Amino acid sequence: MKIERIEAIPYAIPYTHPLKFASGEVATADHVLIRVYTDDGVVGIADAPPRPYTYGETQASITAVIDQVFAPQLLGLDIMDRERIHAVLRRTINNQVAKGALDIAVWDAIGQAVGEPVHRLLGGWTDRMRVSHMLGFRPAAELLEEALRFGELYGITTFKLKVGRRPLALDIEACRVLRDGLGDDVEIYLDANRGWTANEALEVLRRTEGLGLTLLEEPCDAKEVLSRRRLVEKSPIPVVGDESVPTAGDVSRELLSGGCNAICIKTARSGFTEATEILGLCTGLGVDVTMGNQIDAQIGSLATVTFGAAHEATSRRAGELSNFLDMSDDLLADPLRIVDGTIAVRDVPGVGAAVDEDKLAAYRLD
Ligand code: MUC
Ligand code: MG
Repeated sequence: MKIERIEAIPYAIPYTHPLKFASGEVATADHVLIRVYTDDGVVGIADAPPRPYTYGETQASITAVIDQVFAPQLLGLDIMDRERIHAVLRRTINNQVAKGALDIAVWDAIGQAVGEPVHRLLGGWTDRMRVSHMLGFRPAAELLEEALRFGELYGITTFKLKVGRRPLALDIEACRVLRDGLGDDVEIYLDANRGWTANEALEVLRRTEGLGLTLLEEPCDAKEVLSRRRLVEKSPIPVVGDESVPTAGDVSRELLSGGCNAICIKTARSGFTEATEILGLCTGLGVDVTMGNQIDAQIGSLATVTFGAAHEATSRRAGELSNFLDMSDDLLADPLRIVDGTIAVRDVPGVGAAVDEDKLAAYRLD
């Protein structure tokens, strides 16, 4: 089962409702579809969503690093030799999204080759994940309307509110309006994408006391080491590391230095293999995890469900799985469905991300 060919196909699908947050705005899913072909006809699939304003990877850089750096070294390796595949990927630092997609595509190929669903190969804990929906920058009344609508339509009862890099009063008002309108049974947590200073984050925590917020994600730049440590010590709710912890090494550093006390795992930037290492670190140290979303399309969201449902610790909280609802279309042949606030894994060999070839032909850019 040798790797015979690797394809990196850039494509673009517009959003119907762009998502705006402290680091940028996503109006088009300008992603890269990755396909790993083996010499016995298996094709592993994954999606790479570049987030240039966060990690510096772009659609062009992901395509280039796969075509020019990784593929030439991976061709001829057996898909079962994951440690050798990872030795190749590890030699080049950064480029986490390109590496994550290659890793997921290899796992997908392995699952198909051995005839097992990947969620079972990874751990097989459960068959679905609860969905958390991300609310971007919009007037508070519109956010409430969106949350109520998503609750009604999909049964979603967990919402992550994007905050930061705008007047604090706007963020605080949005928290209040959501809590008043959604009632006490709905979970609300915040993600500032480094949009505050640590002291501003403390002020927001003070002014939202009593609103029952559950998590505070990436409030400020992790490089504000001392202030952030102080924030983590004083915060009544877990401070979640997200873009500060794309690798297992980053997770170790941030947890050990007190920069956060919970970790957001994103399969888009860690693949399944490094996500497994990260999860092991977190469970070993007794630290909560969340399954995050890199503004994924459906193929990426299915990968997140596959990993998240496979493990007990990642299934405890709702995973961020619903951004694809704001896209005008998608490549996944059999669309994801959110039923009773959950998305199910696929009980087919591999991850189960078959691509609609007509749609790929329509949206591909190369
Ligand atoms: C998040 O949790 O920060 C925004 C950019 C990105 O890479 O992920 C999203 C959501
Ligand atoms: Mg985040």
